[in-house]
Amino acid sequence: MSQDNMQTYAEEGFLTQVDLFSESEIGHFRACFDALETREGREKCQIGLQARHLDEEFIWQMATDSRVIDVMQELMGENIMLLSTHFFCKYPDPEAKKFVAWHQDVTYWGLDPAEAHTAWVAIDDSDTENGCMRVIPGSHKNGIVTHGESKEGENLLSVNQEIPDELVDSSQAFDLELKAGQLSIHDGQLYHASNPNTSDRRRCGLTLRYIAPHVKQIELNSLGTRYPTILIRGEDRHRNFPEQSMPFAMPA
Ligand SMILES: O=C(O)CCC(=O)C(=O)O
Repeated sequence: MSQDNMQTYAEEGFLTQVDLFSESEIGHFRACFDALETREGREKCQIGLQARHLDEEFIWQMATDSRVIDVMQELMGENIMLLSTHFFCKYPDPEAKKFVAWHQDVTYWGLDPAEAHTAWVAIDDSDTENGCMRVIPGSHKNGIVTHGESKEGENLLSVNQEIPDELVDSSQAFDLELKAGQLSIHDGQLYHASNPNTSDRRRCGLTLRYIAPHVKQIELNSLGTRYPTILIRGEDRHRNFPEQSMPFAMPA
């Protein structure tokens, strides 16, 4: 990764269109997701597939792919823990109801310090029409803001959280359009959201959540759980989380 990318991440709070998985690699992962979708059903796949890297090897393979971790290392340093994984899958929605409200990830994760980084892997092409992720560049520098509850439609977030409208200048929103296999990366304090999927195509993304070992979980997250955090690169001298063994071997 170039110095420019590191500077962009520090300044803007995100990187986008990072080429990562080849067409055939992402085609394989998409087929694995399609099979999981058939087993679990669409309702659950929207936001109900959390931490499934613990039992689905293809998710583990993406989360621990050395190319992904190399990019994360440039941004976060040499010691990296996998906090969780989570699919956000939006199906064609002619009534344009399901959306993700403006939020900051770390608000409801119970972390101290409130630091985390997400790689969002495009399983399908993700664009404005099918409701790609949107960000407010530089908003990670605002600090954590108090979230309220969304009053509109069907917010897919866990506790219907939303940054109040008056705090978001949506004229500054930038759409993170990605081809399948590319990823974007965002800081856990960046304001981000996504609009409904008004296309006739699915829009599936896999979020890979990473923290550095100095971060603790001091409260339960919004799902009422503790994260099954796993060291995937470097050393953990802090031991803030119970040791968790790897569910599968690291990919070669
Ligand atoms: O995929 C989306 O539309 C939203 C993703 C998101 O909110 C997140 O990565 O925290």
